[in-house]
Amino acid sequence: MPSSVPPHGGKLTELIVDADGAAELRALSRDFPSWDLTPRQLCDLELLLSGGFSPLEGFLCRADYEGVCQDMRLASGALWPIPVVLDVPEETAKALDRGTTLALRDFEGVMLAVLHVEEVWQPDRAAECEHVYGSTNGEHPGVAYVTQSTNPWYVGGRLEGLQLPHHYDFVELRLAPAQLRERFVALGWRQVVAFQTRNPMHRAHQELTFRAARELQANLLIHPVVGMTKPGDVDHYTRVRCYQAIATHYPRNTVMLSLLPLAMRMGGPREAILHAIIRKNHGCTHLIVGRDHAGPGSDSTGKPFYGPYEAQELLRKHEEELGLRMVPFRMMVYLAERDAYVGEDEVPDGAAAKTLSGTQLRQRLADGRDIPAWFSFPEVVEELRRTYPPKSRQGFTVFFTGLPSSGKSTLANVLMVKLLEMGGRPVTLLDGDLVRKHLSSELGFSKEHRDINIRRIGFVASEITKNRGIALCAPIAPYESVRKEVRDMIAPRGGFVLIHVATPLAVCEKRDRKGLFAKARAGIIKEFTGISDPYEEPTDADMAIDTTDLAPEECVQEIVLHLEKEGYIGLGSGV
Ligand code: PPS
Repeated sequence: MPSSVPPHGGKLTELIVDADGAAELRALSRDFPSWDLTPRQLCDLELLLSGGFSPLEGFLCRADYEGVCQDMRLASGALWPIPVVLDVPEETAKALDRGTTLALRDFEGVMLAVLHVEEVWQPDRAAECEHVYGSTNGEHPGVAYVTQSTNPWYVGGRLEGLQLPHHYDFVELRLAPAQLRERFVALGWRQVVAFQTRNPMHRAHQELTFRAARELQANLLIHPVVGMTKPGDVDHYTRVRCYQAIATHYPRNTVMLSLLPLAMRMGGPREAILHAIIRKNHGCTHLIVGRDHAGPGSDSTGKPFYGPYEAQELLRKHEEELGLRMVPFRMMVYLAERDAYVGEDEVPDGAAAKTLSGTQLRQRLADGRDIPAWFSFPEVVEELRRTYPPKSRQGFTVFFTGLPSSGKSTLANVLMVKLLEMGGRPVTLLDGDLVRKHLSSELGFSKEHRDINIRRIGFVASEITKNRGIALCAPIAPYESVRKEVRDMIAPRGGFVLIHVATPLAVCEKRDRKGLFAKARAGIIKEFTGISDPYEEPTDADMAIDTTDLAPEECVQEIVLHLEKEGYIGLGSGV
């Protein structure tokens, strides 16, 4: 064994078969039923195949699953804290039996492994949440995943792998357990302390990891999760560039960066145990566990799901058995008077300690404000600024909704000209008529078709917004629920402003720019909004504009002022 640390269970369970075995499975696979793995299952499969989840040799069967849920033990008695299961829908489950060989495929259809099915059962997923996460509250991301995103049947059995899931990014940084173990041996690293993270690292993290390594006379493995983390986290591409930058702030040859394709569950204490097992399998001797390790934070009433040091306490109970040492750390805060970081419990009475939360950092980035040097390193801040430009350089969508002839298109056109005059970002107009011609020519005006039309507009606008452009949408969009869907699609990717063009029906009908009201009244056009079809007034509009007595320029000036107030346009956004 190329490292002094034995894997969990004694041996690294690498499940990739040799070339002959793989060729044989491929030849037989024509007759195997197939399952296309979900992103979470793909992450789990990778750690199963690489031995990161040793001693597991497949997706859990029922006795293992129940033992893990209830007592954190596999049927063999080995410690295992969180179920690793393959969930499938009923129609797939019904086609499987003990003895079936199921081909597991990635999203392109490539067969990565086969599962020799041993058991298929319907779990009690609420009980699983209660046991594993100590909660059934859907605000817990782990609970939300199990209750809303897993399929109702689980399939257990032994795996044979053909190949690991393929990655095209940061290839040289993705070291499997055996590869990391070999590196440690080659470098003579006998003591390795692992640092688990799903966030960018700043000075506090550099200080605590450096301290931990120095005190233990160990080397440091920065081992960030790049599989699935908490929704809303900084994307892993940005984070990895930040880790690469921070790695230069340690003494030479004392630190290594490797990426872990884990799907986190945000399971707090139990997840800390899983992290320890995984690091042991990767040849590490120690794991740093900080405040609220792998915690999901608080629920909507402000109550934390776990105590701040609950993860440390649970791991403490099991570290002897695991043979991996925990390095507990308090939260680090900055003491200006000493120009140093200290544990939150070491702050002298009366001294002012400083810290910035992730939310505060995001806010500063969005406002284009300074990030203090005590908080982070310039190269890290630079990377974050590239990904999170200030609001005035992010993309946004202005979504006009209103009755036919209410003035949506006119306002959108004038606004487009004003924004083009300012310059700085590309502007795309998705006018109702234009979309119906180019994107939705086959659609009619039933509720179903209108909703499809609006979803398409929302999708295009969200892509434009994500890529830092400005999208101006001007459909009727008569239904509230699909407008909300569109807002939810776009808002996380930049800005979203809903404008209700609230010109009264009588005025719209009098204008009747296209003569369609007259046709609707005469029954020539059916399902006409405002006449024979509903228009649900928005309850969540950011602005309402009645164009009856206002010139388009006046209306658009109001909108521009609103966009300025919200920070979407302003200094730095134009020429
Ligand atoms: S929706 O409901 O948002 O999908 O409608 P939208 O795509 O914006 O409609 C674009 C234009 O189609 C004309 N039109 C109708 N509108 C409403 N109901 C019916 N039945 C209908 N038939 C044709 C109408 O002129 C819309 O343009 P605007 O600019 O709103 O007048």
